[in-house]
Formats: sequence, C-alpha cells, structure tokens
Amino acid sequence: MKLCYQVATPEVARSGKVTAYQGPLGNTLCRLKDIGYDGVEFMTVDPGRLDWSEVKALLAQTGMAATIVCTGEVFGQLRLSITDPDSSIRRDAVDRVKEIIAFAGVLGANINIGRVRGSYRDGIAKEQTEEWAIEACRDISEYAAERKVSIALEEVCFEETNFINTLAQAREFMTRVNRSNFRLMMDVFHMHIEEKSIEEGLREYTKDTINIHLADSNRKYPGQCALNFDNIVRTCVESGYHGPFCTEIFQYPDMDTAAVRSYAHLVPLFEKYYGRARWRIKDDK
Ligand code: LER
Ligand code: MN
Repeated sequence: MKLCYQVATPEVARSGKVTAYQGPLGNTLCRLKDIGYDGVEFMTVDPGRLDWSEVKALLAQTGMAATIVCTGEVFGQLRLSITDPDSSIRRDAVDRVKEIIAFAGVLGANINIGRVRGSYRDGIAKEQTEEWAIEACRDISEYAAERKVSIALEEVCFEETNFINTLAQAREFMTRVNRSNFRLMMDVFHMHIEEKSIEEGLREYTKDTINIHLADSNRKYPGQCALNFDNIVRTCVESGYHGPFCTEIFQYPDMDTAAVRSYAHLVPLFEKYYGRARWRIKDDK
C-alpha cells in the first residue's frame, strides 16, 4: 500500500483545472517526500519532451515511487481519443498512449485509461465506438505487457464522458478486452456520482482494481466536503485491497496546502486500518 500525490510533469500546461502538483520536478518530489508521501502518480502529456533517466534519478534520490502515469491530459490538452471518428486521431491517441506506457515501463509504473477513451457520439453507432475502443485497448495492453505495465481502466462520471461511467460497465468492458494486464481502477469522486454506494462498489470491484483515486465529493482534498474516508479506508482493508492510493484533487486553496491537508486527513485512517507495518510491507506497484 502506498499513499501517493498526483504530480504533473513539466510539459503539462499550468492551469487551475489540473488536479496535480505542478512546478520543477525535483522541488515537487522533495516537498511531497517531506510531507510524508510514499510516491507519486505522474500526469503527463508528452513524455518525449522529458529526460526519462533524469526523472528516474530524481525518484531514486528522493526515495519516491511512481505508481501510475495518468493519460487524462492526452485528451484534456490534446483532444486525442482512441474512439475519435477520425482514424488519424485514433492512431495518434494510441501512439501517444504507447509512448506513455514506455515511460511508465522505465519507471516501474502502470498507466490509466480515463478520458482518453473518448465518448459515444451522435451519428456513430455505439457498437462502432466499442469496437474501436476494444481494438485499441488490446493493442496497448499487448504493448504494455512486453514492458511489464498494466492498464487501469477508470470509471469516469457523466460530466466527462458518456462511455463507461460505472464500475459494472468498466468490468464488462475489461472482460471484453480480455487481456490479463487490462484491469480496473476506482476514483471515489466518480463513484460518489455514479454508484449507489461507494462502499458496495469497493467491496465488489477491488479484486480487479490496481489503483484508487481519492478526492472529496467536490474534488477538493479529502476531509474538505461530504465523503466519509473512515468508511472508505476501512472498506478497502476489509475488501483486501493493498494497492496504491493517489489523491487527484483540485489544488485548493493552493498546491501545498492541498497536499498537507490531504495527508493530515488520510494518514490517521491508513494507520488505523492498515497499520504502519502492513502499510510498508504488502505492496503492489
Ligand atoms: C482521471 O483520473 C479522472 O478521474 C478524470 O476525471 C480526469 O478528469
Ligand atoms: Mn481519477
């Protein structure tokens, strides 16, 4: 189990909408380590512009793990998706995701598929969108398997896509892709909107889950709004989840305060339910 904070690599445009810590990577990693985080989830858009050995060295120097690399800004900033009706955009999306997989492979991390899956669109049969998505997900899963990387399909709420909003839909899609490294991830912010109960979702789907995003019901730091993180962490432990957790939050009121307050709210719960020793021993990526 690791508690991670989302960190944007330097080529991601600075924006108040980005849910990650931004700024020079070395400073960010040192600061998050000082606060107490075990690692990071990178949000990246163009890994070709990064020096991969330097990123790896910074992680080693600070003793931080990289658990996952998020592909969300490939859609957010570049508008690329694997189900775009334009075949050249679909190809660019797959190529960019593969580049992120290669980067993740070097760091020993996994990647997620969130908004880069695109949406169902008027004028395009749903079956066609699903066929493009399955074909692309098999292709990237096979590329990822050669690099020991797993893919985490994330359920994303209706405000961001109409394609795979619930965990049930995500698991059905995972089954159709049918590749052993194509798994699920959860985001309690999206679950709060799309599931009848976050706890029931955790109980039913943690066995297929390789990463969990944490944010409060307003996507600010845990403890800021309505979600009950005591119940959430307890249910994760009871369901046998020992994979990484990563905050994915608006940087409110500012990056550093958001990181400090998330840690302050979550760590007593992880210590209460996972215990320090178990927290350090049992580990996925
Ligand atoms: C990605 O992890 C996610 O949760 C999406 O909502 C990105 O906006
Ligand atoms: Mn998320």
